[in-house]
Amino acid sequence: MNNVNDHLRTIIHVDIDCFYAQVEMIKNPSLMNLPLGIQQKNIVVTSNYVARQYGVQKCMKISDARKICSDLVLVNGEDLHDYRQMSYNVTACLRNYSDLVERLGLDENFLDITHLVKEKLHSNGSINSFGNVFGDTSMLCDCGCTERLKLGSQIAQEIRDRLRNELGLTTCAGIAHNKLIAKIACSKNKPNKQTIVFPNCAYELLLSLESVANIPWLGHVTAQLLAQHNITKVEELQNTSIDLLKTILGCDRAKFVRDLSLGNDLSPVKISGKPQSIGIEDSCKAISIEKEIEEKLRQLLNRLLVLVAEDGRIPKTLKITVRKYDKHNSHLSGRESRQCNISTSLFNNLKMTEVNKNKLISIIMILFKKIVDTKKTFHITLLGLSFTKFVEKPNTNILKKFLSRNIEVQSVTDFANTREECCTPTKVASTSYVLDSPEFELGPIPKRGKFQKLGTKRNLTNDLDDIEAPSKLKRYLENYQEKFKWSYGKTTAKLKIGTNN
Ligand code: DCP
Ligand code: MG
Ligand code: MG
Repeated sequence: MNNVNDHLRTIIHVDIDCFYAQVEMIKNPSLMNLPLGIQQKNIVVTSNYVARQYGVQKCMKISDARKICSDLVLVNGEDLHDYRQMSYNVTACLRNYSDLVERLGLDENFLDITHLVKEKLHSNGSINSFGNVFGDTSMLCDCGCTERLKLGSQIAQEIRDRLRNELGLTTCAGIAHNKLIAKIACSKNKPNKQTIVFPNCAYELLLSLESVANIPWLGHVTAQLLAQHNITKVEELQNTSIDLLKTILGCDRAKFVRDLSLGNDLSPVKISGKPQSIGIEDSCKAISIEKEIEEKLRQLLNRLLVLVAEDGRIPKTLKITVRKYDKHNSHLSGRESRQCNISTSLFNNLKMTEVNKNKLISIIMILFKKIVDTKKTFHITLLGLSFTKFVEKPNTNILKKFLSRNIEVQSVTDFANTREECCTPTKVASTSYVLDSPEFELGPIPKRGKFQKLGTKRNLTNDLDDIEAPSKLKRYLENYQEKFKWSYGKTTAKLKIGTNN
């Protein structure tokens, strides 16, 4: 456990206090001092800290919450748009401190600030820690981690002050040498507080958890398997032989779980990219009429298209998920999914026409009928739609900048290097303008020769590779722009949302 090589990093975990409730209180400050619950269906998904004083907890039934707090104010939280937007704003703010920011759900982020700490350490004299310190600190490690983590706690305070001042949010933070300990540390003092855990106290921190089920990433199924062998306390898990754990969980999982129980975690903070799928689903009272299914799916599609437009990429695959209810065989009432590829041409610059929406709905209904035989009686209790496999929308921002200035461009590599002015490097590097439909076919090409290649299914980044002289590139882009009549203003606004992901 106390291998000092594992003490080298400084990680901060940030969790927003009563997230959805805070967003609603920012939107409507008159809610600030009232007990507030955020309602999704018949559940309070979260509550502000005023309501928590009455005992209103996350995931409580509305009826139960009302019993213990008759003054509870409820705000519907089924539209996640504002929460998602605030979540991206938080991540964008954190990226001011490190490139290594990993999102976890909507209200949590890990930051690896090892480099920042290293830079600041030289210019600092004596270092004081900020916030709470967990555990017995009479015997701290002398490898340098103590100073690094103390400095990390100062940076965490600075970050939280900034989130408060710029976005109006209070947060909690955990500061530690790995993600696992930082995450648990973060939950130790709430709300609006931060906690530092030095490596020597990691073991003690794990022991402070109520049960193995509270160990992050251990998982529900693993906790159940362990419970079947009477292993419910962290101490019991720590004392279980690795051989027995392997018998219960299998070899790899046993080692992973053993490490978690001891507070060991070498997993890196991974830079979060855009989500691999964007989906939405709704459980409902049993629907047995095809027309109603179509109506429900149309509602879902409309909501989903808003999310896709916010994301800014164009999807290539559509998936439907259905839960059938079989009253004679309730164990068969599981979920089933079907998916298919869709043409990117349906998304005309992400603005969906009614015609294309109808096309999508007919595709969705075909998929639905692959799961459900609509000629027989059926009862559907859940419907879900999701898009996966995205391509980036043509980045008109970069083209606009190029067209408005005569940037010296030797090749597409130079083009990518103008990123400070234009967009993020990953955006340029990963942009893949797949020309896979008649709408993406190029118009008359001004010159033959190299341009001749550009007529059919091609990738614009490859195409640009072929163009050497700036004047030729400019002419080519003008032609391209004319063909697609891109609307710069609107597209730029949407792309801004995308880059925050
Ligand atoms: N959430 C949800 N369904 C759940 C749990 C949470 O929709 N079963 C939503 C509402 C929360 C948000 O996710 O606001 C973040 O979850 P947290 O567990 O971090 O809870 P809060 O941020 O609300 O409260 P805390 O102050 O305890 O972090
Ligand atoms: Mg939270
Ligand atoms: Mg959280």
